[in-house]
Amino acid sequence: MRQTLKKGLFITVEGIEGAGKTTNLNFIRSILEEGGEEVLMTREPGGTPMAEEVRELLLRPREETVSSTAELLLMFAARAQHLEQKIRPAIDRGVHVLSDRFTDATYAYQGGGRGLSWEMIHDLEKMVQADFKPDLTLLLRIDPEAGMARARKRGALDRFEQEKLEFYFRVQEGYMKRVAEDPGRFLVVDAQKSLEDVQATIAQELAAKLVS
Ligand code: T5A
Repeated sequence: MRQTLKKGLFITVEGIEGAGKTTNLNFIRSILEEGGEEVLMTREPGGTPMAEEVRELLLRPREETVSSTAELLLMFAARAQHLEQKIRPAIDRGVHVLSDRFTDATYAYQGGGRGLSWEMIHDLEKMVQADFKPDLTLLLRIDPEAGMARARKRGALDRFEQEKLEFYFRVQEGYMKRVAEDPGRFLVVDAQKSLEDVQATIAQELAAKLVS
């Protein structure tokens, strides 16, 4: 891949809980690094010390009902910090950035899951990112029941993971709406298959998508 890859690509991985984002992000990193590419791994919400504090605020289970609008604004507040302090500087240096979630998650969770308007999210996206968006987004699709079963095996559930199954069906629909809006950017992979199958597909499709 070395000679033909554009420098400073922004690649994101999305999907509901337990889809295998972290596992496959590490896999993509190893493919790129074996090709001699420099890679920075990060995640959302989070990615910088301040944005990680916002993540903790967002994910901690609490008795107080959390306003969906407050949740949305905190996601974008963390993203503004992450973009300015970490993502853009790395891309400007020619480093590839791999992020565990980005703005598609806001459309899926706060738009699809919570029912906030797509237009409101779009306005915030414009304010925080202008036209900046990922070069490629890997969407791992898994049935919500299977995803939650994997997530539960990991132990204590965060505030989002305590939602009912219907919430995850709406999130999944939100993700598919994003794919329909910008199909060329997405690589959609069936994450219910064995890890071996999932990674074989990613390896094959990634090369096809990224190498000119
Ligand atoms: N959020 C985030 C919003 O609401 N709005 C936003 O704008 C943003 C950015 C963040 C939460 O914040 C919300 C969404 C989330 O609820 P998180 O930690 O980033 O939380 O996301 P989680 O989905 O909670 O992360 P998980 O760790 O649960 O899921 P992953 O990363 O998808 O899964 P992974 O790789 O850890 O794998 C889970 C288990 O499954 C196994 C793995 O080995 C692991 O044990 N596995 C497989 N097993 C069988 N077959 C396969 N193909 C497998 N792939 C993985």
